[in-house]
Amino acid sequence: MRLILPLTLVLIPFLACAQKPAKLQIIPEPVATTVKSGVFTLNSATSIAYPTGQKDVELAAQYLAGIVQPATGFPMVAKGTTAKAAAKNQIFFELNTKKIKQKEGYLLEVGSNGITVTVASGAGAFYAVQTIRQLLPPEINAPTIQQSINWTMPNCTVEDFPRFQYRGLLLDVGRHWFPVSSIKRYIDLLAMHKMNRFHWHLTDDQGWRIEIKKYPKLQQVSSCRVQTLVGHYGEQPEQYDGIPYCHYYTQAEVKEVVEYAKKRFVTVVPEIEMPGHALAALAAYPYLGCEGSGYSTATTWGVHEEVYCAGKEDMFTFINDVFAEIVPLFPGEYVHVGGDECPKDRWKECSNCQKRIKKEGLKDEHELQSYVIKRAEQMLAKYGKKLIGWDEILEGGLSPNATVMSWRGIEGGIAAAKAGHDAIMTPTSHCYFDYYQSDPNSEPLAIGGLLTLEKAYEYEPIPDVLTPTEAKHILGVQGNIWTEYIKSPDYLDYMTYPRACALAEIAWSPAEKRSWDTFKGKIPAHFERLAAYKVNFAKSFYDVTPAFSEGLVSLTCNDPSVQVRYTTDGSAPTNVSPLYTQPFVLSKSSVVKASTWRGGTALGKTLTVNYLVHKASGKAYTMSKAPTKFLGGDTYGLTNGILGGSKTWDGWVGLVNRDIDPVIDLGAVTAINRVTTHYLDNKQSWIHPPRSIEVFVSDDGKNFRSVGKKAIEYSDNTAAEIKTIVISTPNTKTRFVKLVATTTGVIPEPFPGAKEGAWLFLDEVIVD
Ligand code: TNX
Repeated sequence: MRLILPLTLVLIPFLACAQKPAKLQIIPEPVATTVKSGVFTLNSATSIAYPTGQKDVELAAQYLAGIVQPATGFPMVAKGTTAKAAAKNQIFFELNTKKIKQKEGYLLEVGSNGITVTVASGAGAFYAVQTIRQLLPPEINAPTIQQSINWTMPNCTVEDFPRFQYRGLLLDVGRHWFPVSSIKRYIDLLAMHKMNRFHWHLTDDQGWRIEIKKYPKLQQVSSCRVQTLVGHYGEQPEQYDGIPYCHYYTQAEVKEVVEYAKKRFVTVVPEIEMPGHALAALAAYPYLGCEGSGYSTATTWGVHEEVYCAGKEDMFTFINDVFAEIVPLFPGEYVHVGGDECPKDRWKECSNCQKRIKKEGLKDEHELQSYVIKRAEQMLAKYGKKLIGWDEILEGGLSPNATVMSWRGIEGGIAAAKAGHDAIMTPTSHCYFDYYQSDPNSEPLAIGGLLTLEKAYEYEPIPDVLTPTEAKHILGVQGNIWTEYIKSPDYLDYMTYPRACALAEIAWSPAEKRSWDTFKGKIPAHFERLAAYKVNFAKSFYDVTPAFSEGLVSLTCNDPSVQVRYTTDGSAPTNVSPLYTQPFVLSKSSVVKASTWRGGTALGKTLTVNYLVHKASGKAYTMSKAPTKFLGGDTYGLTNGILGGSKTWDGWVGLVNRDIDPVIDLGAVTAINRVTTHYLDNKQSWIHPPRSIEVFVSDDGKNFRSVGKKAIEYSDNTAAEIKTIVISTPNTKTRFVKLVATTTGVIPEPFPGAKEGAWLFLDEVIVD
């Protein structure tokens, strides 16, 4: 007999579950949450009330009315009240600085009769609103009316406040400009994730993008470049699009953006780059450079040697004038002055600069750079502003009150905090969202590197070498979107989200509440919210991550509820391809393809890995110095069957100024005929060839004898190249194979980075 249940009976158990989810799925994770039974339902009669006269709380209350209106169609307006408690079916904001100690904190109490939000400031109210938004069905983010949705949220209590006061995202509009509408959306989205700083990188070599009335040529000349590089920087031959690119924001537009941000409790931190990254300004006002002529706005990326002339007084007059116009536009406490990547070549040759060095008793050009930053700080202090700069401002002595943005790693932040200065952490390794986020072979063009969502999430901003007192100087974290390769608002979304969600949780949530597993679990729900908001977020979360160890290939996905299907014959996986259940052995070199599936539908992109199987594949090895994890420093980087590519550092094992000298244990005496490896020659990126490669063998792992050596010819070539080295070892029987690639040591002149340690990159030690 077939039993047909009425639909309601089938649905009730599900609804009951929906009414009391095990956990709230909020990003960033709040300090404390309790879920109760029952729901609050938002309907056309729900009212919103704030304490009369409290402007900032009113702002947040009106913001709530504004965000629920489009999707629900409910005609909501927040009203002032002198009442002490929520009326029925009301969202009631209460200001209570005794109860809420943290300025940006809130207590949210959702009950079936109404919602009470207790706060100490408008910012707290605004963050409570963002939590309410996430408690509602994801469709609340839709721009148009959504029919037949029950606008319910679980009864619950959320107690919350941020871990860090500075929670930022940078957008570079120098390389590519974005319309005001995109800037507002960028701010909306970061505020939605409880971030509160928008770092607006307004000037660079490739364009000056803010109107300065006293210097009209900044608008006419510096905001323009004649064309833009096509493809990746470093690719030969270089190609340009031939299309002039001219954009800037008027001061009226800047005011509009700042005002817009303020209503979302976001402070805009403007950045005016100096003394480097100044080519666009020099193109308009060549007297600001040491040579005084011959400049044009950059059309390609990288670091340019043309910088402001620190020997001339003109530079200081110019920046003071610029400050005079920008300070009134940006009410926040900080002005960012860049300070990064300023080559000293021109200053070394410039008599004015050398004169200044002498006159001021400076040691060298690094101290001249500090001199510039110190004067900038004094100027800003007169305008009542504090200075922030990139970590290079530490070189040659830190300006007395400067705040440091640590980007080349965490060392700048550590040094600043130890010296009693404030710092904001934004290391390339975890905070550069212009890097690839998944296998570069299946991603749109990006600058390089690899920064997955998981890696972004792993970041802990307080370095463990700091004492608790020093750690207080770490004000927070920032994610950076550099836009060399980001030209469209859609791609901007793609690169920013969901990695900015990970950053938001790092910035906001208590350290002990952070867990990748929990965060992972919240991602599907959060994707629904972003999708309703029409964010073109990356779905790399659903891509397959490959690993190869001990000769076994494993294929995992962040979301364990999806199916991974794969092939090993190079064909595209379909919904009937073998289902991955456990690590498998590859007996010969193969192309492994894998993708994720749910209910017969493919979710992420197809992963393709060319695995090279040889006598050392999957074998562990030791090295006299292990590289960092980022540079292949796991147990198998040189034997994982994966060759290095030119797009990211993935696949490569790298060391600075050290030999790469793995000793591989083949496990048993084995006949070998040949050892092959590849090195990367990319002198632009400080990666130099080894001087020689030698292979040794041994039966006991102690006594080695050489079986072949090749010296490597050193060329002046600076285009990136991957080179193959084969060392024949005919009729050799051995258990241990040792390869020694000797480093170039220090980078010779005239290559970029001369006198610094050279990187050495190998990908695999292929034993046949
Ligand atoms: C370094 S971060 C830069 C930027 C580039 C970025 C690309 C910093 C202070 N300087 O000029 O856009 O790398 O990832």
